[in-house]
Amino acid sequence: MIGVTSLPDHTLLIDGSWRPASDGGTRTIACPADGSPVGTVAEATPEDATAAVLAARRAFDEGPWPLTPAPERAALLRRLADRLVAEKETVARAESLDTGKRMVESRIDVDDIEAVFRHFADLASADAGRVVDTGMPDVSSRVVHEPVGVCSLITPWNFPLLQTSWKVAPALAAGNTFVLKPSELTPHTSIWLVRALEEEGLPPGVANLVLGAGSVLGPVLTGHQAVDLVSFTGGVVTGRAIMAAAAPTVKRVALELGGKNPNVIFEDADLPAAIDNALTAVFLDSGQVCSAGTRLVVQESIRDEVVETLVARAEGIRLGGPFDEHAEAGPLISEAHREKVATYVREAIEDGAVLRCGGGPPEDPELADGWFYRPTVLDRCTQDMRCVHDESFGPVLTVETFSGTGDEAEDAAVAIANDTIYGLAGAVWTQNAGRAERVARRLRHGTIWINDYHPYVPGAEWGGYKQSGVGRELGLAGLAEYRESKHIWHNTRPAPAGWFEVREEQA
Ligand code: TXE
Repeated sequence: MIGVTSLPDHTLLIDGSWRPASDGGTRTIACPADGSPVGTVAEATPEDATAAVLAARRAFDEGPWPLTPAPERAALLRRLADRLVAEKETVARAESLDTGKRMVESRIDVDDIEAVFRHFADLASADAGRVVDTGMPDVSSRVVHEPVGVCSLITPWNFPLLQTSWKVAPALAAGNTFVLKPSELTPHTSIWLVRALEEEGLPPGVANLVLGAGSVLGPVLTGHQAVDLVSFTGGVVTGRAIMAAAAPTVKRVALELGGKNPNVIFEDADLPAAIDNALTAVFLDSGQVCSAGTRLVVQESIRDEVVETLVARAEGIRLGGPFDEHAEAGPLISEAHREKVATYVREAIEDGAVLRCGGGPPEDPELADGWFYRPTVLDRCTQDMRCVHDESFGPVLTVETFSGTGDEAEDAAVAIANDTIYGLAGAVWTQNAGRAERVARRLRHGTIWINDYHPYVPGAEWGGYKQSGVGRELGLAGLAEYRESKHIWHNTRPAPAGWFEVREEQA
């Protein structure tokens, strides 16, 4: 059982009060590593979601938060970061129980989350708008930043609190109010977060939490007139539906919708480093990472060496649950997701891909109750196969090759790497610095690593090209997505405009 934190009995937070779902509904959360129950939480209704939206609206229109001085908002975010340090084990454990991921990964996530809150605290207190020179002594002109309003923040299950922090921290830093809906599969760290914010002094109604299915609560959160902004991280199909739902009321929409990320290895790469990173690129968190390097695009001349080594190492990856210190990778999030991954692999083989390793659950009886899937390598893939275009979101690597030398090789690699509807991330491996820069600039993906994979820093951009997203939705670069910019023109000597003639009888 949970042992996570002494959670409130009722786990919806609406207008500053913890309450059950209006119809009394609940959902039991199970750990994906062994199916054991983690906790039971309220399952909100559309009426609960409406109440949460209206509470956030009131808190924005009438409450103190949007007008709270930026240094005070920043101070609250810093206190939250301090709590993450103090309660790191509790939060990491909650995350691991909900997701099944290894504690070591959850602890890293908590460190990242702390950095996100500190980063946005710094941004909140730093930026004060700008003055524009009018060239007129009696007139001043300036641009000020104001919060957008009520934000619906909808997050997925793969990095539950990290992705939530990428939305909550900038939303609060900019002075917005919000309704948070985490994935129905992984609610516990979001409960921890809003409770911690409440205890740190966030005014009632600023942070609201609803838990439950996106298909049920989504229409309210993405369509309600009182919502100004929707920030969503999840699948592209859901993202398209959210964009459509937000259109009639012209909401600001920020979307991060995953990727089909190419990891390009040239024959002049540092191969030991490239191969080792190729494993991490795709098998970290069992491939349930939006920026996972799921497409290996390797030069034909080194294909055998690269693929043989990768397969041998993938076969050796040890699977296990959150508290297994020897485990190197955890389970998939759910039975349905494992079935999706299995179908993807089956179809790839039907389409002509060659299964080199993995392709099913492990045989270890100790793992039989979890949703584990073995690290899988699909060789001989080509651009006409579904597997190189669709996200498996599992531990599955497809291998494609390119040939030629010099510019020809670069053209061929870039053509394959860019042939996707997605554009989130990618990498290029070469010891030729000129080639690295040229290819990095030509790849149509929002983040490119050169001779590396996966690291990011708060302060850098994070967002997708093409159908991977809209906006720098993770807000890592700044607060732009969560603020409106207002131009204020101040004429200190008002005078008639003199545009139209004043006739005698009107004077
Ligand atoms: O995602 P959904 P799912 C991809 C990955 C995965 C696929 C489906 O390929 O296999 O998406 O996963 C909420 N209105 N990614 O079904 O549906 C839902 O409750 C509003 C990539 O889990 O996108 C949850 O909170 N919200 C990804 C969130 O959306 C709705 C991370 C994500 O769920 C909704 C996860 C609706 N109509 C999956 N329907 C990434 N970019 O990192 C669902 N939701």
